[in-house]
Parts: sequence; structure tokens; C-alpha cells
Amino acid sequence: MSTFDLPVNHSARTNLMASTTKKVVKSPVLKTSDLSTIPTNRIVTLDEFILRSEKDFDYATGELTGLLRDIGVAAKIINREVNKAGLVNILGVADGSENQSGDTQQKLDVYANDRLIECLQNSGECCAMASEENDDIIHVPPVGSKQSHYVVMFDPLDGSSNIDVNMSVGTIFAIYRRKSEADGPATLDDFLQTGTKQVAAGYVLYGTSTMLVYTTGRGVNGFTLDPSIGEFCLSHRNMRIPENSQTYSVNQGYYSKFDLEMRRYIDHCSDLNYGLRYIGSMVSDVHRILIQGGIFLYPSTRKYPKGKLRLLYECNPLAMLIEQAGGKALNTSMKRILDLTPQELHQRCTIAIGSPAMVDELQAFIARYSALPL
Ligand code: AHM
Ligand code: MG
Repeated sequence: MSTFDLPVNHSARTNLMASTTKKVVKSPVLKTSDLSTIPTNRIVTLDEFILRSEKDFDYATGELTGLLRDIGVAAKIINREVNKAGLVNILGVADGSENQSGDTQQKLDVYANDRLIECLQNSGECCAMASEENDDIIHVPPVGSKQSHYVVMFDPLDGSSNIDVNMSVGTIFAIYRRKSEADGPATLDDFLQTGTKQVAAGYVLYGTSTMLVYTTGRGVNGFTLDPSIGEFCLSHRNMRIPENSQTYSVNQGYYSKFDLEMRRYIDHCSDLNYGLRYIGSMVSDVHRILIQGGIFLYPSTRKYPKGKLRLLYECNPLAMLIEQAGGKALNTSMKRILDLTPQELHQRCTIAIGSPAMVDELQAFIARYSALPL
């Protein structure tokens, strides 16, 4: 029987309700650490987990909890659409054309972007957001008298060129506390913070199963969407990346465009018969590395001299998550990704991320060969 076939244990709630005296019954303060006392065969939904985690923070106001739940809802809606992408094409509803109900079909990355913006705007738990799909900051009008202290950044559908061929894609997100005063509009500075300032980061992988993996700086946990109940359920507790591995992940088609040190490192991997795995969807590649170990590289090429991937929407959130799981994330100048100071919203950076021993090994190659002439 799988974890998800088992019934939910409602005993804690039932015990509280059974109390018939007029005594005020105080709700137990549940913390994520209490999870260790819960049998592994009992379902813990994302919502329950997020609520428990809130109790870990003394200053928690529920805003962060609300934001994570909004992202969870958006992920379910996006998942539904990603799953039927092939079907829609079979039925002949092409991009930009009208379907039978007169709706215009959107490209999925635009659709994902719109749903995330909508879900985050409706609750008003963040004051502004920035998306890889939008040139500028998106301000969120205040909902009621709420004053929000957070900004959210996301790549709504990373690796979206994979959708046409039914491969895995993902959503990446990062949450920061704003620097500006809560009674005024958010500013660019609220977004141009170093990755160390992230209060939460994660991704949703729309793969053979759909998973949401996130961290609030206290380890990494993964939730698998159980489509039969429509809930993300805790399936991977306290994820740790393997210390070392023999798998590397890079677009080796660009080999001749890489710097000498990168070419030498790739030669080394090849000499040692390391396995090469590259999906071309960063979330999928990094997810595999988180579970099985390895290193993901996107160095500079002639086409992308500063690297292709975006610091704020892709590299920072995945760097926080991998570090929290015990891994490392550097750029190819050997600087820690999370310490880089962003200058602009859509800044690109190079990245080497994964098992700590492999990142260290790469670092040795960079130190040895980067000074040599090409
Ligand atoms: P995107 O944000 O336009 O989808 O591009 C990001 C994607 C990553 O998911 C992936 O690792 C990379 O681009 C693949 O790039 P390439 O095809 O150059 O190897
Ligand atoms: Mg992307």
C-alpha cells in the first residue's frame, strides 16, 4: 500500500472536539519538528505542513504561510493545464486561435504567468512581484487594510520549450521580505537583494508526478500531488543531496564555446566515465541532482557571455534550496551565487550547482586552468 492510500488520521482534532467541559481548550502549538512523531504512513498535506512550519517562527504573522499556499494553488491550476497540453493540440486548438467556447488559447508559459499573478494578487499577501515573463515589477493593489511585507519572484514555466515534446517543466519561486516601508509602494530595491535574504524558495516540477519542493531556510521538503484528492502530500522529508556522484549535466553541444577550464572539467568527467544527463529544463535537471547527486552547469558561451540563466528567477532560488539540502552553488568565477549583488531584474549569471564534492572538484579545475590562455 502506498503512503497515499492510507486514511488521514483525524485523532488529534477528534480529541479536541470530544472535550465537553466549558474549559478553554488551547490548540497545541505544532511545529515541523513534531513531524518526527507522526508515523510516515500518515498523510501530511502541504497546507498542514505550512501551518505547522509557521509555528517555528516566533514573529510569524501568517503572511508567508498565505503566500506559500497561494503558490500551491497556482501550481495545481498550472499542473492541470500542463497535463492536458498534448490533448489540446490533438484537438486542433492552436496557439492564439479561438477554441469552441470562443476563448483564445494562450501559450502555456503566459498562462502559467497569469495564474501565478492572479493567485498572488487575490490574497494580497505580497505587495509586489517580478516575473521572468514581465519586463517590470508588478505592483499588487492592497487587499482591504492589509499591509504586506513580502515580494515574490518567479519563473512561471521554466524550460517551456520542452512542453511541445511532453517533457518535464517547472515553476521556480523566491520570496523576500521587502526593504521599503510597508505603507508605501514596493521599490526596485526590494527585488535587488542578495539571495541570502530569501525567506523561502522552491520549485514545482510538472513531471511524471507533480512535485512541489521548498525551503524556508530550515531544510528542504518535497510534496507530491495526489491527483485523486487534489492535494500536495509530504512525500520527501528533510531532503539531502548526495555528497558526491558520477553524473554531470551540461549542454555539451556548446563544448567548443566554453572556456578552457570548463572544457578541461568536462574532459575529466568524460575520462572518468561519468554519466551525462541533460534534460534542458533546469528544474528537472536540478531535481534529479537533488535526489541522485551530480552537478549542473550553465557556464558562459559566446552567445551568452554572462551565462543564460536568470539570477533572480532561477539561480538564487535553486541555490538556496540546494544549499539547504547540503549542496553548493557557485558561479564560474567561484563566487557563491547567494552572495551576488543583483544590479537588474533580469540579470543573467553562470552557475555550477549540485553535490558539494563535485562543485569543489570543479572549483579546483577553475583555479588551475582559468589563468591559462585559451
Ligand atoms: P527558459 O527560462 O527560457 O525556459 O530557459 C531556461 C532553460 C533552463 O530550464 C535550461 O536549463 C536551459 O534553458 C537550457 O538551455 P539550452 O537549451 O541552451 O541548453
Ligand atoms: Mg526560465
